[in-house]
Amino acid sequence: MNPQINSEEQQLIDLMDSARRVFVFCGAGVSAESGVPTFRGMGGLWEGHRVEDVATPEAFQRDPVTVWRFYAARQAGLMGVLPNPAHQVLAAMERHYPAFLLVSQNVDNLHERAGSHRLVKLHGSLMETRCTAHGTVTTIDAPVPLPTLERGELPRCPEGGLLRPNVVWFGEWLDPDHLARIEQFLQAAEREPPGSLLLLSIGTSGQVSGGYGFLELVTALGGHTVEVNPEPTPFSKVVDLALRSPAGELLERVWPQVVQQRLQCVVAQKEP
Ligand code: BV8
Repeated sequence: MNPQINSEEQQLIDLMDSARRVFVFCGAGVSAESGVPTFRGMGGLWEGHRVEDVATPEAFQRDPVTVWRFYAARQAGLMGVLPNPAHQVLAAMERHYPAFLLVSQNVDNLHERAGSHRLVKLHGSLMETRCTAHGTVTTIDAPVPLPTLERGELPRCPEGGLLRPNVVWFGEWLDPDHLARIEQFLQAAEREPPGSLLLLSIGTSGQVSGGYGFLELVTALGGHTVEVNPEPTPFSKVVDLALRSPAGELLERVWPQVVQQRLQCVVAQKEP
């Protein structure tokens, strides 16, 4: 056993080695090592506003300039950061497991920039706008300029429709197509050998997503559940394995061991 790997990490490696269907559910903690502040890290605040009070349709209705300043500042913050090893390993895992789905609560674009494609952005994307008049979604490659917002000029579509950030605000429903895709991916485990399904909950406090029920569904389907988070969360008591480590640092160390172990298994099966 690799001296750098402790017994809990070896358990994770064994679970990732034997998994045939991998569901990764992640939150702001995955981007923490890229320097993107987590919501709990910001104390859930922005300029003294509670995030839950700014990231709502009511706030946008009441004061769209302030809400756009909140998002334009985060868009600008995204320009200076890069995917970290957690994003890179998650993108590598997608290429390794035939059945793999990454469901992220993060609105940053670091999963995409690391090469993830089998990806559900459950809460939308910071670098996309949606027209409130026509519903058109547009990807932007630069932040909405703060000076225009300071002048009270709001981003609009060519026909003058007010643009909003293409994110899910508090009080808004999740995209039913996203939920259907997740449900279909997880339910497929029913037709596979027990223990094939593995859920990795990485870098989420569960304070928002606790109600989404993915952990309960995986458990009901006989899947294994693992949490990666330096801090305890409501999930910690119910998962099979909880690793108190930063995601990037841990995944960068364990992933090569998983690939090596799976390769040895394939070679062993082929030996006469
Ligand atoms: C919905 C986009 C129904 C916008 C976001 C229960 C009680 C009261 C109200 C509710 C409730 N359940 C749901 C609600 C309503 C509401 C809600 O959640 N309210 C809050 C105030 C409780 N929820 C909704 O309205 C949601 N809609 O539930 O619809 C439904 C449900 C199921 C099925 C169909 C319909 C929609 C909520 C979406 C809100 N939008 N983002 C924007 O970003 O501006 S949420 C936003 O906050 C983020 O996207 C993120 O999801 C969330 C923060 O959560 P985390 O990602 O977990 O981040 P956090 O900072 O909390 O934790 C980071 C963790 O990382 C920590 O644990 C830390 O220890 C760890 N960490 C730090 N460093 C590392 C690390 N981990 C690993 N490695 C590291 N290096």
